[in-house]
Amino acid sequence: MTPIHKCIIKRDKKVRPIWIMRQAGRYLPEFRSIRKRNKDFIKLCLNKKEVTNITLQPLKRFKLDAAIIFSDILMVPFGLGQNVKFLKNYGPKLNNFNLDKIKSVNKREFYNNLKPVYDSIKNVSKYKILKNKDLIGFSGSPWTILVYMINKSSPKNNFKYNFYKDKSFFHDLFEILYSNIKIHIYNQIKSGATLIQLFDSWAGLVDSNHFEEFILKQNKRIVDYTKSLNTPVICFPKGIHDYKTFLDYVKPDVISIDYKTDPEKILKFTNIPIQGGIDPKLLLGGKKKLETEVNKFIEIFKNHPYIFNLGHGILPETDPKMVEYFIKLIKGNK
Ligand code: 1CP
Repeated sequence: MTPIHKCIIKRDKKVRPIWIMRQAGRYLPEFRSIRKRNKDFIKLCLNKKEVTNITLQPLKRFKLDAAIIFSDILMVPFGLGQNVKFLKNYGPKLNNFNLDKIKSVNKREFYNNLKPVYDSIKNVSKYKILKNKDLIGFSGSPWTILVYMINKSSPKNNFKYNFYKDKSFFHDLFEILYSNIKIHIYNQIKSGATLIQLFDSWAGLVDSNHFEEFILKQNKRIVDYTKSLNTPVICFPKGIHDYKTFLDYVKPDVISIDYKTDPEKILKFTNIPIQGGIDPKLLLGGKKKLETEVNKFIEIFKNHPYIFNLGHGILPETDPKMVEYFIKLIKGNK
């Protein structure tokens, strides 16, 4: 059994596994050099050879307990036929889409558009370096994908939407996303993903009147589906305040907390393994501060199953040496 599965299934408090959100990414010079040769990000995500290399890059450097397939949550809108581009110094840019048109995209078409993702997972899972480690597949949660689809760019600086006015449109889009995210998760698991993480990165944008409908219900049905495939599922509802309600309603196998959340507070209302929470900025410098924080987390979770991770993606300006130090603090020289 892999350390992460031990933590999840046996609730083993001693294993203290670790992986890092965005562990395959821009802070690694070897990623940047591949990226330089591949200007089109979506095409890169569909390139089996490069995806395999990038996914394995962090495992070659660090003692991590899992690989996460190099892909993106915006591959789902792409699979539905919405044009997605990643612009330098801007981020994702999506085209308008037509609801009837994406409704008519059938399962086979969606699958075919994303087949290279599944082929890459099959390929990565053959590597010996993954022995006794997990291969994490993932998806955006319906709400977070919907946000990008309708906002057509990152909601970081601008997101205004009338949830009341567009009720039936939202409902239809959620249904489309539900069926297609299921296909995406099913095929990742079938291809060798041993664990699924659901990124609800923009859960914090939803007001309390829509929290149940857009966050709780939508995550729950994807979690139920993933569990029915006998695969554990980690939820990352970034920016929410009411974790207790989320945990009671959605019942994920693991809850990943963001860096603004007090880990001690979450401990009080759950027995399930907790993941993450460490501020990615702590990896930008100051070894002493990082050590203090890691020790704090070790102490807090000494009687609770815990998966080390950050409270959001690792920042591109992080020095890989700090990642090495971070892992050493957790694992010693093991
Ligand atoms: O320019 C570059 O080189 C691309 C940077 C990059 C990378 C490395 C993007 C663009 N996506 C990724 C990979 C990625 N994205 C992974 C790979 C696996 C790993 O973790 O190592 C994963 C899991 C994601 C997931 C993802 N994409 C999320 C959820 C996690 C989070 O950060 O909240 C989100 C929101 C995205 C959208 C996205 N992809 C990329 C950008 C710049 C953005 C926009 C972020 C924003 O709106 O601010």
